[in-house]
Amino acid sequence: MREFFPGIEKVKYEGPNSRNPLAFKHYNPNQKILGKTMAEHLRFSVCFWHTFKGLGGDPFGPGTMIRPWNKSDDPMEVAEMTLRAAFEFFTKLGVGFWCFHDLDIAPEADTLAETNKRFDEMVKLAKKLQRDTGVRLLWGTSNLFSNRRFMSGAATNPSPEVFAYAASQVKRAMDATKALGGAGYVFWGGREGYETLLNTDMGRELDHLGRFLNMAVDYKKKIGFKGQFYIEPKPKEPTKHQYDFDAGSCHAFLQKYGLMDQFKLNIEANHGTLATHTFHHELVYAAANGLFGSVDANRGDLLLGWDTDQFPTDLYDTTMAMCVILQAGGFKTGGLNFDAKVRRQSIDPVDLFHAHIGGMDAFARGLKAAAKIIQGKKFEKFIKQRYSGWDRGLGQKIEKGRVGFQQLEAYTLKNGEPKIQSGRQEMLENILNEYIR
Ligand code: XLS
Ligand code: CA
Ligand code: CA
Repeated sequence: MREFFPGIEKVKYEGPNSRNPLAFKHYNPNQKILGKTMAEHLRFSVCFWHTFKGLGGDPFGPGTMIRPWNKSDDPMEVAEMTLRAAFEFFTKLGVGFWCFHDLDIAPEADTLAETNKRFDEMVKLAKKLQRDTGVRLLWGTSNLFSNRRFMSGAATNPSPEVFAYAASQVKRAMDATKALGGAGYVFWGGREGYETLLNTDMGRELDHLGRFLNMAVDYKKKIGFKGQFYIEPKPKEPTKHQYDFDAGSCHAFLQKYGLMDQFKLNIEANHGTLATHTFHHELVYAAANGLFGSVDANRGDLLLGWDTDQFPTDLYDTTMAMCVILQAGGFKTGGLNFDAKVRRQSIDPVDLFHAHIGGMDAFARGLKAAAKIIQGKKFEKFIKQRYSGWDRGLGQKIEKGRVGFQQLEAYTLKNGEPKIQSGRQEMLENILNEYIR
């Protein structure tokens, strides 16, 4: 069998004192934390698109990376080599999951029928490679944004024919996800948004997106696909304004179109910051509203206003994320998918290993710190105390709906100026720093 990463052995855990750049210093898959192994908590996944199809192209120049799995003029041979290279990578890295778009694994042909034939062939190979390696599919999805037919959106396109094409593509991708035993299916609204309202009927487009997702739910039931559906919020890019702006707007959308019990959210760190939130904010919002599902683990750059999809290295981010994830009961169907790409100058295949090892170690450190934070209960106690007025007397009456404005006016006139307490932000930040080492 041809090797695509010769000279790279299976990545091992060597502990914090190791100086080997191709070893884990913190991610020890079998180490137990709060009753589960690190592998069970973190459910790492590698994304197919950036890691195997991305070549470092940007608007100023083409790709910089020359990959051995691209060396053929036959697109199906390239597809097969790429899939084999990917499974070699997953195995050497030691991740349990992968994610893909339909068109990542099989090149689009001139007709839908021919595209489907190519796709079925590659799904068959993926199934074999999954069986051989034990690597599982975290989620599947469909690319409804690259082809020119989708320039004005897929489900929100002004043309019903494009809507139909998108539906046909999603149907196939759902069939494939089911065949591969996928734990979930992601809807990211690639170009579901607008460039200008001068040519856009926003209300109608939103209704069409609601209809599209309801059709997907119907089809899911029809084929008996048991995986979890997710919406992945993103505020902008590629369109100026994307409808699935952030967790809050997805929440409102799901409620309006009767989809709350069918969907959870796939929260991506860099999309949170593009929406001028933090990754932490988006996770807390999702968890507070029963929508926490899965995570696209990456980071943006504070100095750049676009989706840089860098590998996560910030320990504050990973620690706060793991606190929310643990408090939400951990991943059920979801996991930490590295929707991240190496920088344009990181041209060697080994850079893919460095990038993922760094991201996995960053989340392992986040997990260890989060477990200590939760066990220490310092923040939990502080927050409980801060809101304790709601557990008795006046607060309890308000929460239970036993008083209205008139009673509250009478209470205030009688009791005068409320007592206020310090938020102790600096003290709490100092405590947090003690956990992040
Ligand atoms: C793009 C999105 C995309 C989705 C899957 O910004 O992150 O990669 O995760 O379609
Ligand atoms: Ca993503
Ligand atoms: Ca992104």
